[in-house]
Amino acid sequence: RGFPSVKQAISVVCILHCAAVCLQVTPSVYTQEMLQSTEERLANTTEMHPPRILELLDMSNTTPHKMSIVAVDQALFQPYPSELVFQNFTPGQTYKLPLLLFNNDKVSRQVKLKFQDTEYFQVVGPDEAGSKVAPGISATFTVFFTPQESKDYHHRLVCVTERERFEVPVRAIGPRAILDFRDELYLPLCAVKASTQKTHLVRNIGNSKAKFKLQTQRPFSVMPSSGTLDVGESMQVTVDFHPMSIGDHSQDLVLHYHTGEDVYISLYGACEELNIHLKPDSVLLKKTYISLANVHTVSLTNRSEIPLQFCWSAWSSQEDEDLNLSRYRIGEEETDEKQREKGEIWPNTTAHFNILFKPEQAKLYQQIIYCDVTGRESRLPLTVKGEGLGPKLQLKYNLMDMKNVFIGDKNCYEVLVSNKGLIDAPFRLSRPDTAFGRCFSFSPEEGVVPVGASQIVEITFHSYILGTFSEDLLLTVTAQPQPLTLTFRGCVIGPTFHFNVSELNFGDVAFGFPLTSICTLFNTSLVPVTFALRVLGDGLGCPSVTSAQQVSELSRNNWQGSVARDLHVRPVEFTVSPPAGSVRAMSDVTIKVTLCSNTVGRYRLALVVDVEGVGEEIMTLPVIARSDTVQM
Ligand SMILES: *[C@@H]1O[C@H](CO)[C@@H](O)[C@H](O)[C@H]1NC(C)=O
Ligand SMILES: *[C@@H]1O[C@H](CO)[C@@H](O)[C@H](O)[C@H]1NC(C)=O
Ligand SMILES: *[C@@H]1O[C@H](CO)[C@@H](O)[C@H](O)[C@H]1NC(C)=O
Ligand SMILES: *[C@@H]1O[C@H](CO)[C@@H](O)[C@H](O)[C@H]1NC(C)=O
Ligand SMILES: *[C@@H]1O[C@H](CO)[C@@H](O)[C@H](O)[C@H]1NC(C)=O
Ligand SMILES: CC(=O)N[C@H]1CO[C@H](CO)[C@@H](O)[C@@H]1O
Repeated sequence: RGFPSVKQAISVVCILHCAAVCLQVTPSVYTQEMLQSTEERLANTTEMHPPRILELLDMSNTTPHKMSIVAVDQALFQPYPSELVFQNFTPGQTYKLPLLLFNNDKVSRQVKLKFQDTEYFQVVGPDEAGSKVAPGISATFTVFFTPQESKDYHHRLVCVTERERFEVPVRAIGPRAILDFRDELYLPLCAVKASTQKTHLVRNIGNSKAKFKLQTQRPFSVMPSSGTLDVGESMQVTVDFHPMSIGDHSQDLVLHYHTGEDVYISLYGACEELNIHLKPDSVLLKKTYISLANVHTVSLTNRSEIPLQFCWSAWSSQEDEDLNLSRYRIGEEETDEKQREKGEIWPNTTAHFNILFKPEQAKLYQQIIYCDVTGRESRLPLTVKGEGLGPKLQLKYNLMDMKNVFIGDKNCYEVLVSNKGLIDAPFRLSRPDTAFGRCFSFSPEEGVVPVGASQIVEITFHSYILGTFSEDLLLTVTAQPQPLTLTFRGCVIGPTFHFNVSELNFGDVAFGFPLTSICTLFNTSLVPVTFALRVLGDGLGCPSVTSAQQVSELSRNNWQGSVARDLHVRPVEFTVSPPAGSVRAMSDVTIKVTLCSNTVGRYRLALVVDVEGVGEEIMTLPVIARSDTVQM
């Protein structure tokens, strides 16, 4: 047998070492290995690994050649084989394996085997024990194995060089189960989101009962995931392929024996999309009155031979759906959209879906819903459009110009509301919450106008504030997003009135002799007027005195006081009767103004009118008089 030369061996060690670690054992490799005899296995062994160093030794005690070309983390000798494996043995018989230790150095080195013979293992060394081994040459040992039972044995040989101690493992592999899996399993072509299976009859061709586990990853799964199988027995193992994306898929199926060995089976599967479409993929529904319904049909077509599973969703992808639903779960309760019912379409049948449109509002609806169906990776979008029609009310007019209205007056207007639609129209009137808006009231405030009917609504305006206004009254119709607008505009004015004279002319008045002038205040408005009258520019002191009063005061010797009083403040010389009052709508009042003059000179004053709720000095009437005679 030609063992590889040391130099060849060293050069491949590193590569093979890595390959051995990374290499996954396939069923065929495992079977082949397990069925080999000890000699066949040795013959098949081409790999060498550097031995595990147990201890470094002080070279000054062992050799004068302390320098070496071999790196310190490598042993001076390379064992071949790296591990001694006995297998397929019969108890009671003796087997042997050679162990070669190659000197890797440039100088001769010594190597010894520290080994205590056991009941099962014995080692026989080279004849020239303890002598040096020349560079590139090996020391050859023979390991004998005499098993007592059919079971696993473990042992190790310790080699001592001039620089280190390293170990060589010895292993005896007892009976093993071997499941005759294929190295590669190809699953039938699969439609996306569907599944295909492949079933294998697996037999235990080993010499031990199999206890095993089977493991793989999505999109593959395997049944059973574990089992036991007696020698020579068979069982079915089914691999399932359930891809969610198109393209080629592959995974390992790991067969794990209870004896510790892992065997890797490659799974392959290809996934395709099916020719499935929604027909149509966009639906324009008929205009539909709220509370009524319309239906449109959509169908799902395919070219497949497999049953198709489908479900409708409001989301375009599973990720969106999961995120949205988790968010909903935190907040709101269940919504209809969450209900996911998976339906099934049998091969060669067409599924029809009814899109039911039941609008709740008079508006344009547009939505995309998605059909998640076997055979299509992405969800199929269906655009649905529809218009909800609400009740239709019409106002006889939309603008009322009230022009001038009197303050405090109640003004009533009627507006005819007609139902021009095909469903009853519940309505409600509302006014803006503004100063003038609050002056409006409605009768009735709400109601229902039946189909084809009309209703009169009375609108009352009653204001105690003056000014112009334009207010939008709103007629809200149930289910109509936009209310109808009825604009009222106008101007609230104060009451209108006038005197029947253009001035009050007393002419010449005599000192202390009261003179009365009469006029009429006409109310020309439709509301009553509450007024107050006063003479602007009249004195603010005591009332003026008549000559008759003066004479009586004089006679009572009180003249002095009277004169003293008048010197300081001008007396009140005018008396208005009535000084205040109320004139009903469309009526008049007679006003008497009396002047009792205590002053010499010309009077150019004014009678002014204050109106409650409107203002002061709304109107002025000139008052003229002349007093130049002191009549004593
Ligand atoms: C390894 O062993 C198998 C059978 O046990 C044999 O067919 C094959 O030739 C061997 N390979 C080498 C390189 O000896
Ligand atoms: C929720 O769904 C909508 C589509 O319906 C999507 O645009 C949005 O991104 C989703 N939100 C989250 C948090 O996933
Ligand atoms: C579906 O129809 C096609 C064509 O008519 C036919 O070849 C196929 O066998 C049918 N498949 C099934 C499952 O009925
Ligand atoms: C104004 O009214 C008064 C009282 O009614 C009346 O006496 C007077 O004659 C009237 N004057 C005119 C100019 O009509
Ligand atoms: C105000 O009242 C008087 C008396 O009733 C009436 O004659 C007059 O016509 C009224 N004013 C108007 C503008 O009608
Ligand atoms: C639901 C559906 O459209 N099924 C179809 C599946 O494919 C077969 C074969 O093409 C059609 O006949 C079915 O109508």
